[in-house]
Formats: sequence, C-alpha cells, structure tokens
Amino acid sequence: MRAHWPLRSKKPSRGAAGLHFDAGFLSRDARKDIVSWLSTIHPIWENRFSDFRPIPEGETQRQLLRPVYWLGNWQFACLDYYRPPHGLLNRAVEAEPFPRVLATLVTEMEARARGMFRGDDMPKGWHLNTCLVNFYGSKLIDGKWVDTARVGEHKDFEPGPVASLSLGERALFQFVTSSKPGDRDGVVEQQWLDDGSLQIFGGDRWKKRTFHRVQRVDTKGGHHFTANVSDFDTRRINFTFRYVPDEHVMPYAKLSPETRRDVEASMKQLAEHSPFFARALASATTT
Ligand SMILES: O=C(O)CCC(=O)C(=O)O
Repeated sequence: MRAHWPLRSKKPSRGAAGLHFDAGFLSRDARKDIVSWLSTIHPIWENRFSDFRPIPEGETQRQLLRPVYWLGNWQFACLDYYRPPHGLLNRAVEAEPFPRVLATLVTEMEARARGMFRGDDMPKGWHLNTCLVNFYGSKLIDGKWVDTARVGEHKDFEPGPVASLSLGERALFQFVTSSKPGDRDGVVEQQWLDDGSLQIFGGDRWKKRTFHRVQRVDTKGGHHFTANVSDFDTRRINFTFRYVPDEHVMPYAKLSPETRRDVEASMKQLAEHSPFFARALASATTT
C-alpha cells in the first residue's frame, strides 16, 4: 500500500489520522546542543533476558542489536519493558532527567500531541517523561563491520502518543500488520525519518492494531556520531519519547530484591560514568 505521508515534507503534516510528521522540526542550534550532550553519556549493551530467570521457550539469550540509553526512567530489556495491564511495577527504573535541550523540545512535542489526540487516545496525566535513545550503526565483530541498524516488529506499550526525534542517516520506518519478521506484504504505512525530523503517532490504529519497525538505515548521508561505545560506528540516533504513569516509575532502591539482582550489573556499568546511577546504587545499599 502506498504511504499517505509525503516521503519528504518540508512542512509539518498530519498525514493519516493519528500520524504527524515534520521533516524540519529540529533547529540547527538545538541539534548542536543535542550532539554535544550525547558526548557526555555512555550507552550500554543490554541483554534481552535476565541471567537469573528462565528464558522464555523458543528464545535464546542475546544482546540487543544496538546500544541504548534511557532518560526519565530506564526500562531494562531483561525486565521485559513496561507492559500494561500486568507489567506495571519493577519495570521502569528512575533514570536521569532530560537535558535542557530535550526538555524544551518535549514541551513542543506535547503541545502538538495534545492538539491531535483526545478521549481514550490521550490518557489522563499523559506527559512525555520517558525517552529511549537508540544508537544505530555497525558493530565490529571478529574484525568485520556488521550492519545492525534495524529494529524488528514490535509495539510500544506505554499509554498514549509517542514522539520520535531522529538524527543522522534517514531510516525507513514502517507500520505493519503482523509481527512476522521482515514481512514485506503487511506494510500499511511507511516514512523515511530524516535527520532532524519529528514523528508523532498515537491512537488504537498505530499503537494497538499495528506493529512498527525500522526496516533499514541509509548510509548515503555520510553521518557518523562520536558516541562513547567501543567497536561501534553510530550513523543514526533516535529519541523515542513516551509516557509511563509516574506512580509506576520506581527508584532503584524500591525495586524488589529479585529485580535489583536482574539489573545490578547494568546499573554498575551506568554508575561508572553517571553520578545519578552511582547515587541510586549507593542508596540501595543504605536502605
Ligand atoms: O528508531 C526509530 O525510529 C524507532 C525506534 C522504535 O521503534 C522504538 O524505540 O520503539
């Protein structure tokens, strides 16, 4: 099916109901501030499953395809992310606040989303308090660069609209009808997400009835970011802003002992470079 959205738009567009795309959202100054802030963080490689719990049938332990960083709260992959209605607690761990440049942009994203959604599509108390920062690129494996820049079919389970800001090489983002890996027939919408673009999506159609994926990331723009990840060449960075009800965001010290054990190694890694996570770890040993 043909995409309803212009594949390259200079003006903000609403596109299909519940979708918004603005190719020129990010100003040059804001982009510069974000790139400068990115050099201060140290993304980590997460394992998909806990080393201390049985791995679900049909699955094997694996590293995510990309390094990640979370702001607001960290939804560790090994805790299986925030997943209403049952996976509410011990899923979203308090994390660093948004840096100023992102906090300012979030205010504008929230205003746009509030103009687009109401009723059940805009949950009470909704605000963008969570951000997943995904690093896309190539990984050095046994002396060879392997392109791992993609994300498989999935849904974002946090309630309400999601806002997504992209930097670097453009990515082919697709909404699909099934979770069948790589299925080419089920594409109902697609959009190239360019450097500096904003995408907002929400409502049942895009959050509940379809899956989304990043099918591939271009190499033509010559974008490379200096990120604090060894043996990884980052050519695209995506910020996905979401909402986790504040009462479900838990300080590390308040997690169950089992959950703390699941994420302790990652917390220690984060604490090497982040005073926030160092404090969180320390507070758990004193409570
Ligand atoms: O990188 C993107 O554009 C989308 C990332 C995504 O689907 C996610 O973080 O859930």
